[in-house]
Amino acid sequence: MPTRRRFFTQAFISSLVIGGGLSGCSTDPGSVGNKGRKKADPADLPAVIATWKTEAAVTKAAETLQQTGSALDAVEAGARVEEADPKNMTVGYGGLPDRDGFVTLDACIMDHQGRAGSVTFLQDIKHPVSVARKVMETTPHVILSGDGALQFALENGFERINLLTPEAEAAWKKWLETEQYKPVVNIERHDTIGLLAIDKNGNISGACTTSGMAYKMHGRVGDSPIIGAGLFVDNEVGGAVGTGLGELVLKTLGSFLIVEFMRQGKSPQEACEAAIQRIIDKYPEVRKEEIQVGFVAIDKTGATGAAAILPGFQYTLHQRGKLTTADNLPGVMK
Ligand code: SD4
Repeated sequence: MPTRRRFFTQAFISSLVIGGGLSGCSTDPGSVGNKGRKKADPADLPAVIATWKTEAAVTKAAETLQQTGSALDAVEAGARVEEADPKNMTVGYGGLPDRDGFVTLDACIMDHQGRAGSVTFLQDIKHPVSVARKVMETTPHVILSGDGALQFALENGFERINLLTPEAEAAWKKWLETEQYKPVVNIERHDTIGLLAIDKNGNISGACTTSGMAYKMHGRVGDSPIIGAGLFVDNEVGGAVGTGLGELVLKTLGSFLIVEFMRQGKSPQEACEAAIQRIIDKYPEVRKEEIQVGFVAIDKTGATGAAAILPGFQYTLHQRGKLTTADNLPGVMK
C-alpha cells in the first residue's frame, strides 16, 4: 500500500505531467511537431517497430494495440515476449550472466504523456519491463536500481525466480575458460529488444529490455534502462530505441539525439543515420573494432527509420496490417 506521503508525491508529479500543458499530449496525428514534415497518412497508424528479428514480440504488441488501443500496453506486452523466451540470451529469463555468473537486467518504458520508469541491475525477476512500468505509474521516481528495485518488485507481487538457465550457465562456464571480454557483433540476430508503438491517434510509447552485455562487470548498467540513451519518446515528435554497445549509446545519448534530430526536421531514417554518424565521429576507434550499435525510430506520422554502425542490423515492423522484417541493413560506416 502506498503511504500517504508517497501518494501525495506521486499525485503532485502526475499533476505536473498531465496538467502542465505538455505539448506532447496531442492526440491529433495531423498535428506533427517537427518542422516541414508530411501530414500523417492515417493508414500508417497504428504501427509497431522493434529492434532485431523479433516477430513474435512485435506480433504480440500489434495484437495488444488492436485489442486495447494502448501503445503503452503494446510495448510492454511485446517486451514481455522476449523477456520470457529462454532462447533469447540477451533478454530476461535465459539471458547470459555477468562475469560472476549473475543475470542482471535493465529495462525502461516511456509513454505519450512523457512519463518514464526504469529498473537497472535487477536480479531474479522475469519481467523487468513490467516493474519499470510500476515504477512509472506508482512512484515519484524514474529509476530504481539493484536491491531496491528487487524489493519494490517483490512488494508489488512479482515472483522471485532463478533467471540463469542451464544453457546460459554452460555458456558462461565456457567463457570462464578464456575470460576474454569482447562484445559480439549482431549476436544471433536476436538481441536486446527496443519497441516503439504508435496508436491510431498518434500517441507513442516505447520500451527497452535487456540482460546487457554478456559477461559484463558485476554492477554494470548499460544504455537500455536510461531514458534518453536506450529509449526516448517525445509525443510531439516521435521516439527512438537503441541496441548494441551501450557505452557508446550512453556517451552520445543516442535516442534523445534522434528525437531532437527529428524535431529539427530530419526524417526518422536521416535521424538514425545522423546519430550513428555522431558515434563514428566522436569515437573513431569504432572504425578499427567490430563494434555494433543500431537504432530504430518512428515519428508522429508513423514514418520509420533504422540505422547501424555495421552491416547486419535488423528490425521488425508491423504497419498497415503487415509484419515485415528488414534484414541485413547496410550499416553507416563505410
Ligand atoms: C547494453 N545495449 O547493455 C545493451 C546490449 C544490447 O544488443 O543492446 N545488446 O549495452
